[in-house]
Amino acid sequence: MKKTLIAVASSIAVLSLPVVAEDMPGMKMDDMPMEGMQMEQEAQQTPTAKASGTIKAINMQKGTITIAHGAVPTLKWPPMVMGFKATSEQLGQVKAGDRVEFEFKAEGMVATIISIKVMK
Ligand SMILES: [Cu+2]
Repeated sequence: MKKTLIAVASSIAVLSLPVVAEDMPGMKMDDMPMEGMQMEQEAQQTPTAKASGTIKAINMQKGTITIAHGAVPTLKWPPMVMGFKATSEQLGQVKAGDRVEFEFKAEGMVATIISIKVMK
């Protein structure tokens, strides 16, 4: 009985640790859970779109990715180079120079990656 409780408690601790914590020891993590909740709510209200492009730069510290993307007819966007917000998990899947397909949501000037994958 005691062993089970310890096992459950330790797996909860592991799950609730933000993925970025190990990469950025100095970073403040207090607002991370809130941010995650907000993003889920906004995802239902803000327009999402799909695009493809080439990774220009990745900034793990800021949680951003710079992509030279093609036209996005859904949002009437021309081709351009711009930054997107992304999770450390998403950033870990790509590298500069990769051709990618991605889905994102746009809130004013801020675009956030929903999903991203490298094109073969
Ligand atoms: Cu753009």
